[in-house]
Amino acid sequence: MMFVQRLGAVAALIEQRLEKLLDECAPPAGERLGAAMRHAMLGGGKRFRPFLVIECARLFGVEEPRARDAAAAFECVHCYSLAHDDLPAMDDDDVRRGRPTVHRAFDEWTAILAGDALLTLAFEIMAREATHPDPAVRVDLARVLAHAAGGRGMVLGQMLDLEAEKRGEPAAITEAHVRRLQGLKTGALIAAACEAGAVVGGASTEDRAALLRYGTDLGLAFQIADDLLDAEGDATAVGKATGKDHAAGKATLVSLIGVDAARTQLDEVIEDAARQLAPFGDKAATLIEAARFAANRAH
Ligand code: GRG
Repeated sequence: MMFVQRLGAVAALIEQRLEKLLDECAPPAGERLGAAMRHAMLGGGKRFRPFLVIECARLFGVEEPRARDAAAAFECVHCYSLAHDDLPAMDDDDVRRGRPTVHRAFDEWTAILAGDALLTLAFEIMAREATHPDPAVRVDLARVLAHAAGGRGMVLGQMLDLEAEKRGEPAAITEAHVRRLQGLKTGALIAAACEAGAVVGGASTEDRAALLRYGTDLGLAFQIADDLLDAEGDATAVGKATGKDHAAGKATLVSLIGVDAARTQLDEVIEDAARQLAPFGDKAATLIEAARFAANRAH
């Protein structure tokens, strides 16, 4: 199956599974919190991080049902981060996935609490026996996710981003600073999704490290592509406002080195990502395509 079909198939599977998990673990849709959690999670999104968990686990012969809950937990963290990032105190966005953001559809305090509940739901899912029969694997998965999402991962990346934008710190932003910030804000969760696939698959230390390196390259490619979309994309196709980074004078790789150099870096990163997958041979063809997709995506 080609990559785009695989991504679509995984997205449909994850949508169904998220509905089930929300029904089992979240407040009912008739309650305001339950409705806001479902608004944040359901009916949109590429489900790229769950796809990575499932595809990386498949390298080790793991079928989808064994990887789908760990994959869903990653999507919970991703959706919480989007709901909070969209808040007026952070990036202040009205549209996400072509629909009103959670605080626009509800209100700010509901969006904060829905995000909190989705973050905690992720770890409830990781702890459930249905996620993996081996408790040591469940603990490993929870640690990988927590580390990537927390104060040495995505939250730190978001902090550095907002410090730069809202406090003007550091005064002179270098390419190295932008790379670190973006690696944490966007890259950490993407890389951890690949690592989690290796954990579910019972990978060797070497294979796990190779997938983490692949995920790190992929995260970087994803963020450079996002910067290019912001600089050049059409808001309707992207599903959110574009040109925001530029209008805010935000330092991105594109603003620091220009569109052409960013495209060249993107090509190099994709080649590097593909190199990390060499040990897996033909089995990794879909993941190589995934890296090309992340680089060339239109939304
Ligand atoms: C609030 C702690 C906290 C962190 C927020 C993820 C994030 C950190 C901010 C989002 C800002 C942003 C647009 C980053 C660029 C890359 C990115 C994560 C894009 C959105 O992810 P996609 O393209 O979205 O996978 P879908 O809608 O397909 O799930």
